[in-house]
Amino acid sequence: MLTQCQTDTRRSVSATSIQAELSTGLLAAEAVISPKFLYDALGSRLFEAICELPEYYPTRTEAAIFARYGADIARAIGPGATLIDLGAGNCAKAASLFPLLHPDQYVAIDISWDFLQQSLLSLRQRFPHIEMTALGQDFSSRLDLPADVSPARRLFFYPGSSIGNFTPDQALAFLRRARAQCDRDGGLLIGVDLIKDEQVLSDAYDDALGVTGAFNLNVLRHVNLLLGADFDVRGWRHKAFFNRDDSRIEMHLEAQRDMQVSWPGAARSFARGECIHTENSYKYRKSGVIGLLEQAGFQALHSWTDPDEWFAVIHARA
Ligand code: AVI
Repeated sequence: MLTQCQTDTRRSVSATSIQAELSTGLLAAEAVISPKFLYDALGSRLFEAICELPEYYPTRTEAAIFARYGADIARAIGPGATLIDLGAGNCAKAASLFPLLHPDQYVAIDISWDFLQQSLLSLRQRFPHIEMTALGQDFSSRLDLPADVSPARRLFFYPGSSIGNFTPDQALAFLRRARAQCDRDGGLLIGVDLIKDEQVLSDAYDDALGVTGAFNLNVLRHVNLLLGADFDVRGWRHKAFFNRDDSRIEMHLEAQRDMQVSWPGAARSFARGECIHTENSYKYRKSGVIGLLEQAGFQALHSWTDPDEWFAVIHARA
């Protein structure tokens, strides 16, 4: 049993399953690297920098919704929840809600383990009365909560439109898994990016400073480390565009010359211009997300948006 203020440190991502997943993706006809590998310690820091960019509107638009409607949102949820932060990163978004939501327990889950550890260290000092648990988990395929995470009043917190990094089918499966982990008194607080002007969308993923490019290219360094591959980062270029048919931003890395990449047990040639698909970021209509949440078994939905309707925050009961 965890004592008050104690931080538990559990990680459950196995190296061999990660290597198998990466190798399969790189050998596919259209090479793919899952976006979860964008987040090593440097990738998480680059993502923090992205959130500061003028072009990247989602973070500040969501923050403005919380600033304007925080009291309403807190009223809809009520105090004393177990706040389960999915993809917690630097834990800043959840921490900014502590004074509003007054959670009893905080469970931070992230695949980027070292970064999460660092983030929780300072948070424990700032909020010593909140019981905190850190889990290094890839929750994209399964969601395992330890027995000592209270089953009562679980509030899953999934901000920043990270749901957009799943395909709609994966998103539905993920939401169903979260719903299955809630008792009747539980729920979900989610942030979702909405469809808008295409130039606004593509600029947000191809900024003038090239920070998003560095974030995308950094995945190759991470893959070199995880898989023992020999990607030459300088041989690749960041590419991002809005795919209107699928309502998603796509990020790719494009080979700048013919090259061969090797890793233990396999190798692949890339022709100049060939791409590795590294991320999708789906943009929804509000009605589409609400339909998805209802299909997953959530109900009594409340939503809040900014005046331009660029972003939505939704609370759903289990
Ligand atoms: C974490 N996720 C919601 C971000 C997004 O907007 O899809 C990741 C990102 N990729 C490039 N910029 C930001």
